[in-house]
Amino acid sequence: MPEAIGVDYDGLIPNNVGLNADRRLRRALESWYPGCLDWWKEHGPEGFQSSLVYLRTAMSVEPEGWAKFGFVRMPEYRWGILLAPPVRGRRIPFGAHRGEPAWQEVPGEHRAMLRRLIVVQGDTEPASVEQQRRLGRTAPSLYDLRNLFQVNVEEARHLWAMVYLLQKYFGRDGREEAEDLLRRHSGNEDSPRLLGAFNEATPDWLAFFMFTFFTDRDGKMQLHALAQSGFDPLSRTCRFMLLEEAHHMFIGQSGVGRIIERTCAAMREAGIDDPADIERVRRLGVIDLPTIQKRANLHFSLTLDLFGSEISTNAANAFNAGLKGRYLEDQIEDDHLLVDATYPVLRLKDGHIVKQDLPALSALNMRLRDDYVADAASAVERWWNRAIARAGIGYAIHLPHVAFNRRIGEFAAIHADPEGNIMGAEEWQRRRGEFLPSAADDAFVASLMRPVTEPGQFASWIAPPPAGIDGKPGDFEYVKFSQ
Ligand code: BYC
Repeated sequence: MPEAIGVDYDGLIPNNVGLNADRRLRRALESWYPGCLDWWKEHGPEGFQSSLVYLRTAMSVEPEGWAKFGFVRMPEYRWGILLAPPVRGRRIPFGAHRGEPAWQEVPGEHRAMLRRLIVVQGDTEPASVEQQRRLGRTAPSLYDLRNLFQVNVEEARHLWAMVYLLQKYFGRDGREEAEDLLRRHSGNEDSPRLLGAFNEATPDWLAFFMFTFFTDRDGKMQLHALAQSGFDPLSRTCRFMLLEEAHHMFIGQSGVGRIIERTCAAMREAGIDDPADIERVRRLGVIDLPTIQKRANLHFSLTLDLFGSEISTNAANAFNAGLKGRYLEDQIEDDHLLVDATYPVLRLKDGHIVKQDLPALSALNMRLRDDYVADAASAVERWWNRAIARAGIGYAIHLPHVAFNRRIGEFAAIHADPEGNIMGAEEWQRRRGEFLPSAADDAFVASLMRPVTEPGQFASWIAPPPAGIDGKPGDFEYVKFSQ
């Protein structure tokens, strides 16, 4: 059935999916809503529930002017259900059903697989809010505090988006899955989030910016792959989510970029040329570049695990079924079936890392990961290394080898340094602190985390942004505490 396009803002749940005409679904969502609000208050941003925050809210699904800015108390944020406009006559773009009309209902034979993909995607969204819940107390500025909250409310909207799909299309087990999304918690021993990186701590603002740079970029790749889905409601949902995701990555790339800019400026002012002179750099109240490199090593490697194993029958099945495609599938020129195609995969053979041509269908996780690595590497150059070069400092941030520090897939069983040289467990233990943040590195970063709440002021370790949000001036009060 074609769905309504206009956004209805009158009801409890703003939507463009014709909720008013679907009483069963509206009741299901309205009965899930109080639990979600409880979850937000208990597991969302700690200590700022009654503050007024200058947030953007999605108001329309047109690419131009889709959001509106204004002061909002976070629990009153309008978490809407918004799908990108339908593409008339859309057909399944890949897999065994290629060329058939895109599904408007769940294809019965692929129901379990589709539900699993939606649940995994849905699980990551509240997980990230939980991971970031304590950061508000140490924000380096009101501008950054507002950006954190913007990311948090939008991740919660993405949770809504997946819950809508579960409740509308999966009946009773969809409703149970929706409840479980509020029951699992990041880092919880008994009931953890589904994927590894979403159970890691986000202890400080450098971790937050690294997470939004690296892990939200996995979100971008996975959402692109799901946006190709033959299940049209999933495709349309993900297409709209990608609009919001882009801003999250901007916060990450510019956040780390501003830290780098401040570090380089402080080094120049103090006449320090050697980035490895860590103690002197740290005494300036800024984060040394080698520590930033180690944090990048950590977040990059944790995020690579989110792509699953290089060789995966799950990924092959999801592609064959027409449920999850490749990055920019509709722009690739091949048969979109991959029956006889091969793809080069990095593998471990007799203690060496080698490239092997393997069936492309089973190598889809590897391919998406390759696309991710290329995307991340170019962003590192553009946003971080240019800033270092502009300051005239002889240093560059590099992404480590994909075999470095892995828990999932081909390289989980070995240890490798950031260049991909394989080493024994003993050497790894001895040299780990060269590659990954040590307790002392983390303690130093933690020592800098003191809140700055004066409008227009910034912590010593981060440069102000070149422009405000929504064209606001530098001293704009993005968060008002005393309301
Ligand atoms: N941790 O065939 P395999 C985002 C499991 S981020 C724990 O190797 P598959 C966001 C796997 O579930 C994007 N378990 O891999 C970012 C499977 O278990 P079952 C989130 C893992 O299935 C920032 C078994 O190992 N979206 O949006 O092809 C803030 C064998 O799996 C892990 C998605 O991920 C792991 N890291 O691929 C907020 C898209 N990796 O089923 C939000 C939907 C694998 O045998 N998800 N396993 O019990 C998927 O497409 C796939 O589930 C995965 C795994 C890519 C995650």
